[in-house]
Amino acid sequence: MLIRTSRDGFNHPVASEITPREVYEGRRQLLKLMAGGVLASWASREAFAKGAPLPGAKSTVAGATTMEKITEYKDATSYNNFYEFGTGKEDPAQNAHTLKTKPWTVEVEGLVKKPAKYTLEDLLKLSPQEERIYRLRCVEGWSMVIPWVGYSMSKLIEKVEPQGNAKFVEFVTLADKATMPYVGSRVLDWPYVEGLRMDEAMHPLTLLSFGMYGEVLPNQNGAPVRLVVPWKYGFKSAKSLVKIRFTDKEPRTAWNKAASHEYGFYSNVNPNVDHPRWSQATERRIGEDGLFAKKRKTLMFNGYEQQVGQLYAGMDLKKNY
Ligand SMILES: Nc1nc2c(c(=O)[nH]1)N[C@H]1C(S)=C(S)[C@@H](COP(=O)(O)O)O[C@H]1N2
Ligand SMILES: [Mo]
Repeated sequence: MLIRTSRDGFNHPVASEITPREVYEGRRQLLKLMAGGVLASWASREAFAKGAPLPGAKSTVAGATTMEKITEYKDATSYNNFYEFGTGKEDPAQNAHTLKTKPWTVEVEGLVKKPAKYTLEDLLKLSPQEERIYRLRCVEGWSMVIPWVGYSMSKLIEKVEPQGNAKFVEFVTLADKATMPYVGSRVLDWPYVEGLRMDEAMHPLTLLSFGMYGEVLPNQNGAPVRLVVPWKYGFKSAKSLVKIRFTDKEPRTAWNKAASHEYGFYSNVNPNVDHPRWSQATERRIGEDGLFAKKRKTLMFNGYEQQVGQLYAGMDLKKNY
């Protein structure tokens, strides 16, 4: 009989990879004290980052936590996908300094009773922020473990009161030729658009994120506000949101328009459904590279099956890729 030692299944981390909660929180406490009450985080971050503290961010670890080793800040902020700033993994860190995140507004429109324009400041105050450690698994086969800061998208959705016929939520991101050098290039049909079914958008794991590692989001990670949907491939987690639109039709997403046979609407992480050009069965954890680094087995729904599996009960996940 196969004995499972973790609820996540067979892919549990080995002891040396684990940052025990007490160590992790103890370190946070220490750094918090060092920073004189200002929320601070990783030691590894210090030589690299110059991020501002995130107003309203709490240092509690809430939501879905993981005992896995947190990805180094320098890796999470220097190996990115943000095609508005280039298609190379190092391009966003190099180029995204031109992004202007102040002032910033997010428009909420479509099938809602209370459409509104929110300033970033309004959004930050809408609900208490939590830190959530989520894996992010890119469709290209790499993954990271990141302490995001934000609150459930459901908080905003409840506030604007969707109409009964709203079935989907479309997320539109900034497309500004003046500050984003690749907007206008033909790699994608800009703006970068993503979408979720209403119940997916309402799921408590779906995060509206303003920060990571206790600080405001670096530009290359989608400042000043992005989506994080941990059970779906990374491209669903749209960066630098400017519009949230409620609709009765499944939105056409940027990647679905670019290659519909490769990128479907659902894009749930699924090791059993290959990308047409490569397998999705394993992944490379960023920071574990090197000749002898073992690939990890990718988990169904990126390890969040217990929380989100029932959203897809009865659905053919091969057809609805
Ligand atoms: N606006 C926008 N959002 C985006 C992308 C993009 O190119 N543009 N890339 C996506 C992809 S493919 C991934 S894997 C994640 C990467 O997030 P990270 O760089 O913060 O790890 O952002 C997603 N969000
Ligand atoms: Mo991705």
